[in-house]
Amino acid sequence: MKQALMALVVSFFATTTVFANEITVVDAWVKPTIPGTENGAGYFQITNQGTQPVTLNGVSTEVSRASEVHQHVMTEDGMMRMRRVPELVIGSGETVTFQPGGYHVMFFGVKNPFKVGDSIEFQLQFADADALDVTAEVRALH
Ligand SMILES: [Cu+2]
Repeated sequence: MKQALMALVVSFFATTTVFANEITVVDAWVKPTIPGTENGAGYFQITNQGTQPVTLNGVSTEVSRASEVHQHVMTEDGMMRMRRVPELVIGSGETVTFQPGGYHVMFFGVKNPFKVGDSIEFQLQFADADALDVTAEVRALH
């Protein structure tokens, strides 16, 4: 009996997919939008505490017309350019920091300007885990 129960427990864990609570986001913040522009950028630290890699493959939000994961890359002519990152794999135990000059969430067509102190909500989507709601605070640049 005890063995049957044990087998049940083992098979339960073996078939369980990654839970959203194994992915944590801390220190989420957004830059205030520059007057006259309609694009914004968001940053955070994301950690995968699960045992399997997860793939971040999208962002959705109500605060802008569109949103994407971006990365800054150095081009051959030495210019910093932004590039869309369709899939970002975060390994088991790995933390990825989204920060100015690196990975960021790009907001295109911000509906209402991001003002210091506002809360901006968006959702991170994964190929292999539940979506994760994030609330980011608009912070002044230092
Ligand atoms: Cu960008």
